[in-house]
Amino acid sequence: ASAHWGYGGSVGPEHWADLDTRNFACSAGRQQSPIDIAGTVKADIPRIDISWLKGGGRMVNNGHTIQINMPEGSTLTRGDRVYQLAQLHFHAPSEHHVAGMSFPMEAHFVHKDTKSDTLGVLSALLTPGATNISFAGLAKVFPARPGEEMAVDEFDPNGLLPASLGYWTYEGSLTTPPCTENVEWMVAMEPVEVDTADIKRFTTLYASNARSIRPSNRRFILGLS
Ligand code: B30
Ligand code: ZN
Repeated sequence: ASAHWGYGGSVGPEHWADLDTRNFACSAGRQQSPIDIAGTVKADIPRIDISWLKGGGRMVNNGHTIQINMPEGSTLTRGDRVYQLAQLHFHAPSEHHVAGMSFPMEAHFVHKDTKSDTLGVLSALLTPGATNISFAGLAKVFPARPGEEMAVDEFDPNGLLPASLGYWTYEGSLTTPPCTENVEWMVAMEPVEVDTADIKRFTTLYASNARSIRPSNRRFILGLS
């Protein structure tokens, strides 16, 4: 793991590349994430097909977010690509912006391509509204101290998906060191409502763990609703 990076002060995002030579992409990369999703192009891209199992996760406070490590067996299929769900985690405020606007939180569902080193990260933008049962179940027991973890056997990741799976997609990077440019981003167009009190439970632990937006450098952002 990259040495003690963070979101502020001498280990904040503007210093990530200096902390470890393996983080060079954080400053030199031309396909970095997150970005502002604007100037999108409608395209005939494949639909996302999700098959996620409920239960069997472990929720961990890893010092930069709350992450739920998922058991094997959950997949996301898109065209001829099959990805395995490895973990999901949260950022506040959102990392991606949509037409210049940020959201209070963003969930990242991190998948590994079964045939390459590529990751497929599905992002859900979280917005204040009705209680989301899946999120509330986690928020109630968020591990408060870095290093703390617990089983979350009743957790259903499907509950954190929007009703429709229209999405934008572009080629980007990890939003944390080492900022590797091997991520196929899929950002769900429809935000997911969660209870304000549950957002507060997250921001009490991590008020600001979002990297600021990066230049899109003429990358195409394709969308399918
Ligand atoms: S993200 O979705 O772009 N925010 C990783 C996966 C997805 C994103 C960022 C990073 C990732 O797999 N990082 C390497 C693993 N980490 C360990 C960890 O999961 O928590 C190493 C590390 O940071 O240096 Cu701490
Ligand atoms: Zn993330």
